[in-house]
Amino acid sequence: MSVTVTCDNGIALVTIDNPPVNAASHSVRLGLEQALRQTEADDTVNAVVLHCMGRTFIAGADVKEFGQPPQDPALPDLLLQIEGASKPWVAAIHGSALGGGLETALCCHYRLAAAEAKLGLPEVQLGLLPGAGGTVRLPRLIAAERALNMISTGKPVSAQLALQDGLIDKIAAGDLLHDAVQFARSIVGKALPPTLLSRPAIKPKDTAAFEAELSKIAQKAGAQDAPKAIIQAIQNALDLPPDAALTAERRAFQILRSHPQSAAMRHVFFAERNTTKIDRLKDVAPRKISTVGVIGGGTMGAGIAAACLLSGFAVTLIERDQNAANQGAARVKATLDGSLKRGMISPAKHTHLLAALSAGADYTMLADADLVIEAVFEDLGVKQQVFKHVEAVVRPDTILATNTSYLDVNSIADATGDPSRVIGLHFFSPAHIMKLLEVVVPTAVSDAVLATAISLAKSLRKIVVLSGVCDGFIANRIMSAYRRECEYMLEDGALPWDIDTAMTEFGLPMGIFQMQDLAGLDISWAMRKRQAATRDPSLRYVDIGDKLCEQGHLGRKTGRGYYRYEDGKTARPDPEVEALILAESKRKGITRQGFAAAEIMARILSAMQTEGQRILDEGIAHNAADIDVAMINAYGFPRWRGGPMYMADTQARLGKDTA
Ligand code: T1G
Repeated sequence: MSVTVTCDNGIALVTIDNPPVNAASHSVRLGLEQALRQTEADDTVNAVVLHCMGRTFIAGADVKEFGQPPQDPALPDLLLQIEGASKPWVAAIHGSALGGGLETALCCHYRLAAAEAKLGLPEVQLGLLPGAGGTVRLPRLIAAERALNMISTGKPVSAQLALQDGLIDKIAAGDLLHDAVQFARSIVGKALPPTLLSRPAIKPKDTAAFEAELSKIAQKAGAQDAPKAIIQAIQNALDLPPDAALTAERRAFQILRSHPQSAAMRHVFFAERNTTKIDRLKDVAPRKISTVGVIGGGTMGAGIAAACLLSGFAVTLIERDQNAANQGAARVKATLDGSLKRGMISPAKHTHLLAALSAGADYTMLADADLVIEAVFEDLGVKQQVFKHVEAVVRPDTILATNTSYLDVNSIADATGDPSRVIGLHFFSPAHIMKLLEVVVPTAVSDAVLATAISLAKSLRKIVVLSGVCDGFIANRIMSAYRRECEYMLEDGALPWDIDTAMTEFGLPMGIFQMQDLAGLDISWAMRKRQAATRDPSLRYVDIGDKLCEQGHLGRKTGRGYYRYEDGKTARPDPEVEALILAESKRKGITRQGFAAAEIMARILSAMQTEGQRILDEGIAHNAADIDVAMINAYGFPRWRGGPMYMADTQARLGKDTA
C-alpha cells in the first residue's frame, strides 16, 4: 500500500511509503486521491499532515513512467484537488522535496521542513519544466527572481534558504512529524490561507535586471529547449491569468516530455545510477572506511585529500619530507578555505575538517588507514616503490588505491605482496569538484575491495564508471582518439579555431585545442613521446603539436600554444600557428579542403564512437551507457544529447526507421 491514512485526535496522518524515493507513481497518486476523499468525508478530521516514510519526501514524478501512457489521476489534476481541500494540509518535508514533490507541497496549505531538507524543481536537468503547476505557483509564493533561479538552474535550496524565501513556513525544531502534527493542531479552526493560484504573482523588483537574467538564460541554453520553455512559463505566470498559465505549462511539459532532448537526459539519469550494478558485487558488503591515507600532496593529492575531508573522512597526507607535507597541507587548506568562502561549509565545519587532516613524511602515520590512495609522480617504478613502503606499515586489510591516469594498474598490483588489495581510483582534476571517478578494476582485485572502493566513491558523491586496465582507461582514451582526429583535420584543411568553434556550438564546454592550451601542450607531448616506442608506424602521425612544444609554446602558461594569450587568458587565433599548419600540409603533400562545422563534428563523433566500440569489444567498459556517463562527466559532452554512444544508437535506430 503506497499511501495510508491514520487519525490522531482530529489530525489525519497521510503517509506515503513508496521506496526508494517516494516518487509520485501512479499508485501514490491513486492513494493520495483516496486519502483526500477520505479526509474530506471524515468529520472527525480537522487537519491533515502529509509525510513520507524512508529517507525522503516525494522526490518527484516517477521518471520510469515517462515512457508509458499517462495514467489518471494526472499529478496536475490531483494537486488541484488537494489545493481545493476544505481542511488544511500540512506538508512535512524531510530529505528532498523535488519536482512533483515540491509541487505537491506547494498545493498543501502549509509547509514544514526538517533542518537538513532540500527543496527544488530539477526538471530542467531532465530536459523538462515543472509540469504540475510549479512554474505558476512558485512565483506566487516567492519572489520571481528566486523562482526563476530555482526552476532554470534546477538546483535545490536548503531548508534555511527556503524559509528565508518564504517557500516554507517553519523549520522543525525537533522531530519533524511531531512538530508537523503540533503545527496542524495550532491552525485548526483558523481560516485557510488563500491558495497560491488565487494570489497575484510576485512581480520582479527590478524589471530590467529580470529581463537581463531571462536573456542570459536563453543565451546559455544554446540549442536546449527546456530552458527556453521555462522562460516562457515564468513570463506566463507573471502575465497571464493562472488558469491560462497552467494550461500553457502543461502543454509545454507534454511537448518537452516527448522531445529527444528529454529522452536523452532521462537516459543519462538512469545510466549514471546503473554504472555499478554488476553481478559480481550482488551480495558483497563494502568494508567501513573512516581514515584515508593520501600519498603525494601535489595538485591531485591535495584535491583528493580535500574531497575526502569534505565527505567526512579523516585524512593522513604523506609527502617525501615535512616541508613538502606542509605545502601539501596548505594546498588542502586553500581548497577548504574556498569552500568556506563560497558558503558550502560553515566556519565550524571548516575548523573540524582541518582538524581531521594530518600531514607528514613518516609512513607509520598510515598505520590506522583503511584505504591509501597514491597520487605521486606518473612513473611505474615510483608507484611500485610507494606501495612497498605503504604495505610495510598498514594493516593486511588496508586497501591500496592508485590514482594513475594511464599506467598499468595490474603492474602496480603485481608488485605488491597482495594484488587482491589493489584498485585504481582515477580522479579528474580538480579532484574535489569533478564528478567522474573511474574505478579501474585490475585482474586480481577482490570483490570486497572493489565494493569498498565504489562505496568510498559514492561517499565522495562521485559518479562512478568501472574501467578495465588499458592506456587512458575510458574517458582519456576516447579523448586521445578525437584529439588525434582533430589534428588530422588541421593537416587536411581546418584551423584550430574552426574546430573549437564547431565543438562549442555542438555543446561541448571547450574546443579541444583551447582545452590542450589550458592543460598544457607538454602533457600530450609527453604521452606521445611515451608511446613513440610502441606506436604503430602505419598510423598517421601529426607533428604540429610537437613543433609548437619544440618552440616552447606550451599553451596558456607560456602565452602561446595553438592560440596567443596576450592577456594571459583570452585565446586569439595565431597567424604563425596558421602558417605552421599550412606548411605542414604542404610538406606532407596534402591539398587542404574546407570544413563545415557539421563535418568537423561528424568526424569527431565518429572517432569517439569508434574508440568507444573498441573499448566495449575489449571489455574495458561494461556497456555503452557507461561510456556516455564517462564522456559527459569528464569532458562535458552535452547531457541533452545523451552521449556519443547514445547518439550512435539513436542514429542507427532512426536509420533503421527511415530505411
Ligand atoms: N523517479 C523514479 N526513480 C527515481 C527518481 C524519480 N524521480 N529519483 C530517484 N529514483 C531512483 C533512482 O533511479 C535510484 O534507483 C534510486 O531512486 C535512488 O536514487 C511533474 C515531471 C532523490 C536526490 O529529478 O535527484 O517531478 O538505482 O541513487 O543519491 O513537474 O535520486 O536504486 O534502482 O539518485 O540518494 C523530478 C531525481 C522528476 C529527482 C536521491 N525529480 N532524483 O539521491 O539516490 S520529474 C528529480 C534525485 C518531475 C514534475 C516533474 C535523487 C535523490 P535504483 P539515487 P540518492
